[in-house]
This record gives sequence, C-alpha cells and structure tokens, in this order.
Amino acid sequence: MFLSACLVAACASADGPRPFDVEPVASFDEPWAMAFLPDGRLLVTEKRGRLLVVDRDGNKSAPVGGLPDVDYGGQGGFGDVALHPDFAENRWVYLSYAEAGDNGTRGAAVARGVLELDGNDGTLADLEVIWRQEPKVTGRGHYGHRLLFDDEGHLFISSGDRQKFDPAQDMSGNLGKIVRLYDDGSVPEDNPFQGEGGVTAQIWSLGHRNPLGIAFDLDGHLWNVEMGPKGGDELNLVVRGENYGYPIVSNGDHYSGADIPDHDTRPEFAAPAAWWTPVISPGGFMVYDGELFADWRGDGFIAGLSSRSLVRIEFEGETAREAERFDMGKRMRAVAQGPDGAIWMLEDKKGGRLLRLTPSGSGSG
Ligand SMILES: [Ca+2]
Repeated sequence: MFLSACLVAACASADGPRPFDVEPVASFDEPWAMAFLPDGRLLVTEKRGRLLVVDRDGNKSAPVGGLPDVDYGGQGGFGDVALHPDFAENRWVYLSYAEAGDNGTRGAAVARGVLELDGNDGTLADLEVIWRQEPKVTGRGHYGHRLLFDDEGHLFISSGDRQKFDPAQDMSGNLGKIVRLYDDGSVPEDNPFQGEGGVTAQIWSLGHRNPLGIAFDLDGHLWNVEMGPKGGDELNLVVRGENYGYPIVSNGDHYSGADIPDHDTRPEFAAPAAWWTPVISPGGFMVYDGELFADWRGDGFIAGLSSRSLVRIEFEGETAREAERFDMGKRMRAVAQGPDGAIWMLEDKKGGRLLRLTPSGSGSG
C-alpha cells in the first residue's frame, strides 16, 4: 500500500469561496440518506424510521408503508437507501437500519423490498432481510451501514465496529468490516475469505471503525471514508482482503487520551490515502460523474458533520488529497449526484434540509 505525504497542515485547506448556488428544496426530521428514482424524484430516509418520496419541488409523499421496525436512538435508526442497479425492471429498494436484538443488543440490518408507487403513496412489498451485523451488541453507535452496488450485481455494505474496537479485527464477526454480497445476500465465490465460510466469507476488507461513506471513482477504485477516534478521520482506497488496522493503529487516539500507534508504525496495515486531524467527521461520500460541474468530474465529495462542510477530493491513481473545502454552515449528513447533474446534500438532525447545489450563475437553479 502507498502512504500519502498528507501532513496535517497540508490536509487542512482553507475554506474557499462557494462557486455554487444553494437551493433549499425541503426539510425533514433527522434525514440520513437519499436515492434518486428514475423519474427524478428522490427517496429520503429519516432516522426515526420513515421513508419519503420527494419531488423536484420538495413535495413529500405520505410515509412509505411496509418498512421494518427500526431501533431509534443514539446514532441508530433508519440508515441508507439504495436502488438495485436493475431497479427499472425489478423495483427493488434496499434499506439499512438498526435492528433490536435480545437483552438490549442491537445491530445493523439490510432489507430489500419491491417499491410500489401509486401516485404519491408508496409501499415496500415482499420485505426480506438479506444481511445482519453479527454479533449484535449493546450500545447505539457506529452502525456504519452505507450501501453501494457495483456494475456487476455486487452489494457492498460498510459495517461499523459498534464502538467495541476489537471486533474490527475479529474474523468471526462482520463488525468493523466492509462486506461484499450478491444482491440477495449470498456470498460471491471470489470474496477473499470465501473459503472460511460463515460470516467470515462476507468480508471484503477489515480493520474499519465507523465507515459512513463508500463510492467508486471513475477508474473503478473503491474508496471509503470513516470517522477516526480523537483525530484521524480517514479516506481509504478499499482493496480486496486488506486490513486497515483499527483499533491497532490510527492516526487519531482514543477519546480517553490513550495512545493508538499511528499508521506509520505498522506498515503491514493499509494506511489511509488522506486523513484529517483536526477531524472533518465524514458523514457521506460520493464521486461526481456529471456534466453540470464539468471541472469536478471524477472528484470525490465528502459531507462533513462537525466540519459543517462539503469537502472536495482530487484523485490521482491510487492517491487522493483534499483539494477544497466549502463551509455549509450546518452539519452535513449526505451527498449525492442528481440525474440533473446537480449536487444534492442533506443536512443532519431535526429540520435538516435537502439542498440542491448548481454552478453559480448557471441559471440551472
Ligand atoms: Ca495515533
């Protein structure tokens, strides 16, 4: 693995002027994720367990019916939403959410259902759970649970360490991992630990903490962003079978003040391509491939929570760096590209707005 020369000072770029106009489209109760339907409307999840269909003008549907019960609280609740690559034919929508277990335990789960829309009302039919975090543990943090399909029918799920540290290195469970499945939850034959069977066979990469964003760049590289502990937020090139070292190494340290050795002390673990101290708190990630922001085609974009920002990433092969950071004034939870080429973002927390970003003065607002 490469180790970038991203020093702390070089990673923290100054806030730039915003070369885009921001149009607030709608507001929500703790929105978490969005996905665009082929007709240009969006699906938006709210953490308490609602899924809404929203049109271009911000008109919202009644809550979509047929959803699973979510365990709301702390960082948990409703999570990501993604359409199957063949959604136009099969209408499958995938959801991640925090699921209650026995004795106060919880874990992320992923379910899929067939979206039936009648005008502005919708239902998810034939709901089926295709994946669960194992084991379920106590606490309400670090579910991760972002979803990403590739072009070959694989589903990647980012699975957080549930604030339990060592499970990120435990190959008998899927916490602190990125897992790779087929669309029905079965395990592809070419997964790196397929021969181990069981939950281990799901694992694509390990040693992750709380990965809240996952995306392919235009060269086909898989990247993830994850929350570091006290310092050390990471952007990683995700490579099949690699170990990203948490909690053995991190460029941050424990919140208790206890040291975690930095990545450069243990080169056998994959080091981040870029990292941040002070942190940006990456809440979501996408790679832009549209035409509206022509200069940004191929760049990555991170929704920053504590940094209240949109962070632009430039890739060069297997390296990456922060190129620019825009102050958004609010904790930003998610970022996506619309079919119109605009950059769409969701603010975090109660009243969080859906924003549509278009180039300044482009007239496309
Ligand atoms: Ca450290």
